[in-house]
Amino acid sequence: MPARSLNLGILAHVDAGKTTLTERLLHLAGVIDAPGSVDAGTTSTDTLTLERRRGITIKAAVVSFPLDGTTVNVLDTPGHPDFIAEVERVLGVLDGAVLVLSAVEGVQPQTRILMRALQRLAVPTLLFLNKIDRIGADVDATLAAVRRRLTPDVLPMGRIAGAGSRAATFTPYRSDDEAFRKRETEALAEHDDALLADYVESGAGSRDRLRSELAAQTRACVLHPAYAGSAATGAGVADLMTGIESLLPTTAPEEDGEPSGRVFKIERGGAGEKIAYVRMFAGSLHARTRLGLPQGRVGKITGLQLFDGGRWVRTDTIGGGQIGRLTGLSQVRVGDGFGESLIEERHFAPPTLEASVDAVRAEQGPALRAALAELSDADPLIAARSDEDGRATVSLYGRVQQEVIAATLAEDYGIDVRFADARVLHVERPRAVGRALERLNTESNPFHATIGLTIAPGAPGSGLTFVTEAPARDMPLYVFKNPTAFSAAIERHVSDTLTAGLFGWRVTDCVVTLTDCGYSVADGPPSRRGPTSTAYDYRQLTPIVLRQALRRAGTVVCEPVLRVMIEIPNEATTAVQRVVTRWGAEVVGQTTGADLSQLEVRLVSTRLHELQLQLPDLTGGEGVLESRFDTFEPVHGRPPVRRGLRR
Ligand SMILES: Nc1nc2c(ncn2[C@@H]2O[C@H](COP(=O)(O)OP(=O)(O)OP(=O)(O)O)[C@@H](O)[C@H]2O)c(=O)[nH]1
Ligand SMILES: [Mg+2]
Repeated sequence: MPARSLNLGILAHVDAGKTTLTERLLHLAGVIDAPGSVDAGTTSTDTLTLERRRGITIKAAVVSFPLDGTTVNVLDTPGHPDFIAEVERVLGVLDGAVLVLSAVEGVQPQTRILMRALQRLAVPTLLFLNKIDRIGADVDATLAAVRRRLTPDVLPMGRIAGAGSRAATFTPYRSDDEAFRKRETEALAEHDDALLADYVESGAGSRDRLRSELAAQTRACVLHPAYAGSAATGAGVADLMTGIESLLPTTAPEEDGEPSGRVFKIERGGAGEKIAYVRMFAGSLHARTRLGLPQGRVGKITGLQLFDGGRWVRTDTIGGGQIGRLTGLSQVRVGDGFGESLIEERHFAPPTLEASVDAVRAEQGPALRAALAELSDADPLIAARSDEDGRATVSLYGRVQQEVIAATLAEDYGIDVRFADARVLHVERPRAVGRALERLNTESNPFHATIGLTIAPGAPGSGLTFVTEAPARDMPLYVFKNPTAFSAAIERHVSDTLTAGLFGWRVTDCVVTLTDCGYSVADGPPSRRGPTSTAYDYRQLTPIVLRQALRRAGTVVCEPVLRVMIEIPNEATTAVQRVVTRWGAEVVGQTTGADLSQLEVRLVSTRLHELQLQLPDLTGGEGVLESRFDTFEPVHGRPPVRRGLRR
């Protein structure tokens, strides 16, 4: 009987101690003899040379330990916002999470962004207030900030002694501690009317009832038990482990039904072969299973591995709930889903910058493009592509990611590169509905196929929606196995075409409908109906028809707008407000406290840097800001044309 699983994410702002905590958990569970150190480059999850050199996590990594009959797979994630895409891919495969905070720095910008995403997805989450051994650690202040800025639904699980020294300890509250029992009852009664009624009548609930209710509410994601300690000294980590064991949900292995799962990470093996990390939701996979991936790609599994006792071992099958590694899927891309979980959801903003990449030695241009294509498989959001001059271009979140890509190209591929012309990425949305149709055997159509498409504006944030209206009888089913495969092929050509709209930017938030299709078959000799339609004809014709439809629809170029939260001394509010409104920003919220005010504004992303530069002067160095992507909005004035677009 395979073990139950718990797929546990460790998430936090950069440097809060996720990787160090992961080491502690592995050590405590007996998987490693001594906890490794980030600073010495000896941890189990920061294994890339670059991660070790820089002391930061760049890629999400999985390790595992057994815990009382459950296989706990720990997904250690990067905290730096440039690598948010790594967190994104992991979020959808979690059963539970530990959100780590530094008790010195408190609630940080990324802490809020991550907590919001965890709540949106209803991932049961424990808090761990780390670094209580460091000077300046203040658990009460951090808890107050958590209540104010993250969620009021937290329950501190123990007390700290000696904060700020190596000897700092965490002692869990005992269940016969009356004061704790009262606080626990009150916290639980917030979401449980029966408990509230009993509490009003007869005081705190019984220990057993509270324990099971605490687990239930944690699993329902309405209450967050908060632990504290030090990943450096190990204080509090055993109590966190108890919380993981008793409060988070586990999944029973489930092998029945249609296999469904998601690939959340891709690595390359010694011979350059792809190793796909998959989380199964239902059904099971075996060696030689043929797996249908998005866009009609398929692969045949040649090998499977699972964690057993903290180590990867070969296995014959992986099933629902489990995380495994698959080999043999040469066409797999990160984010691929299969079965029920085909569609990947977006939880964070896409990259908002792009830059050109040139090989320092010009003759390495082709090698550079091949290397970038390989990096794109494991990180599709960098969307490596060539502009019209053949110059390589990538999408980016920021500088650190750019440096990491440069270092990876230099070290793993031997290509030194220069980045140039970093600029803000815009998108285009269709302005109206556009239609186009090319029929077989007409003068304007050199291909042996009929394609009719319409493109219409979709809801903001909806991306591309593809609809097939054309009847199956008009599809060339002697080329494509079935109507679904044909639709998938057309959708792929549509999606490829929409990477550049009328101004060169990606076209998004649109509904594309395949209204007509048709084929011809040879019936000769002599042929009366012309040569047979092939996949080539559809691949060539789709972009032509779609561009024509898009020209008729017209497009609106949109730029990224950020939501910026600015915390400033009260007396600076007017000055800051004056500056941002001059830039056309909209103030969407304002709260005023005893000394500090919070302003929430919507600001075009090109102004963020300026605001960061001016804020210290405007606020006597007291102002802090955090920003996140909000929406794309139409640019004012002349729409910018993307560099490298031949017009
Ligand atoms: N004093 C002290 N230092 C800690 C503690 N936990 C982590 N550190 C240190 O903080 C730094 C960052 O720790 P990491 O474990 O790499 O933090 P992380 O959250 O994994 O960082 P990223 O993955 O880069 O976001 C390292 O220098 C650690 O040694 C702690 O509890 N106390
Ligand atoms: Mg880390």
